[in-house]
Amino acid sequence: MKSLLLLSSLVSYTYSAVVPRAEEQVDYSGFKVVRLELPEANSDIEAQIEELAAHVLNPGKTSHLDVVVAPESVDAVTALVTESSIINEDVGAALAEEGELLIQEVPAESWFTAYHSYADHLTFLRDLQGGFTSQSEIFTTGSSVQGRALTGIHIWGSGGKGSKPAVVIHGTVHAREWISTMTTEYFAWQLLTKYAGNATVKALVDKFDYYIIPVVNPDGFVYSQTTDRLWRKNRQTVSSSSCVGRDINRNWPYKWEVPGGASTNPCSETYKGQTAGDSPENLGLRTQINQLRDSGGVTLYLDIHSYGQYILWPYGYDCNLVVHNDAQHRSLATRAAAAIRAVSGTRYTIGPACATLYATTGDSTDYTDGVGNATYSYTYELRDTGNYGFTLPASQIQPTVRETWEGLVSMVKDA
Ligand code: 0X9
Ligand code: ZN
Repeated sequence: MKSLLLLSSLVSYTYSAVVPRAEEQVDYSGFKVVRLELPEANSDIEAQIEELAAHVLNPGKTSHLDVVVAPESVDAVTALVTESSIINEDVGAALAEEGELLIQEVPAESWFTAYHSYADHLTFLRDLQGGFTSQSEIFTTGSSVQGRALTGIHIWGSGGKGSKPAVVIHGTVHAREWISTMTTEYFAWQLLTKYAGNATVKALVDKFDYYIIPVVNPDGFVYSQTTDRLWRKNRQTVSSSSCVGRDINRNWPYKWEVPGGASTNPCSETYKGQTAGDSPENLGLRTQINQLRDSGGVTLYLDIHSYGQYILWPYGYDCNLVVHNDAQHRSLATRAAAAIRAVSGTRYTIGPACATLYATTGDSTDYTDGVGNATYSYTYELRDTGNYGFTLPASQIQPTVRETWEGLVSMVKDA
């Protein structure tokens, strides 16, 4: 009973002494930590100390008490004992040195050892951003058929937000290409978590503003996790058919009408849509590209897919056309492929998309080149070459993201 009373008096006193105004933090500027040596029979003195102190740091200790005391109460407290010493002159200053509270923990590298749900991917992005609030921001650009916001992270360095040309990275346009989600997240994670301690990464982040959307087809991605692991398209319907889904990578409004590189059949995996750009996901993505083109410009665009181990650049829509800066595209791709291979031997094939792989109309990189005025536009096809295909084992996530990161580093250095 006695201890309960003591506790309640302590709590009420402490509360009245340090209660912050609504939504404000207690200000400990000038408060001191004082060590008070206690005499043998001390319960009475202890009670008086507790009355005067803001907090007792080691309640229950019999030899001495360490207490946080307001500057005006220091004399009164020390007068209660024969021996005392000041341990900390300014608790407020000590708290400031401790740094800002991390509301959310920065995700650990172990994130990249497993695949994750869409909800957890959003949490990953928010947690990552929460650890680096002064140089990153969550952004959205439009939403999916089912109303999910296309959500990305904007990362910047020394010049401040939006001061540099853009590097834009899109992941998981094809729902089943899960390794692409992990890889684009690894890029963001590396850029932010290594910025302070790694001169190479710092230089990359200080050179460009990064806009990374790990999942640009959230409805399809969720569907690939809940219903059909091998789903590719979005989840948009057409009145003329019971089949679902447009291929967002055949829906971009640039050379969309050219025949041969996409399907007009709603049941096809490469259904291009009824009209150019008629998917809400494409609207969000092209709005982002157009805005960046009209502000600082886009230097590098990457669309991350799997599988096949390719680095491809425009054009997709015509196998005989050569992009005006083909040699520069080839040069960056050659060096990136070498950087990837140097990590653990993974071999990439590089070349113009149509001539190297197959024809595509309405694909992202033709648009970022032809309309977005991006200096460089690449499609990456990550591991593997067909053994596992889209269902790359979790044990290959880390090797894949690490080697692909070196490809990004190489390209950004050269761009
Ligand atoms: O078909 C696609 O959209 C991409 N391949 S995937 O297997 N991930 O679907 C390739 C796009 C690259 N462009 C061209 N090959 N033209
Ligand atoms: Zn793909």
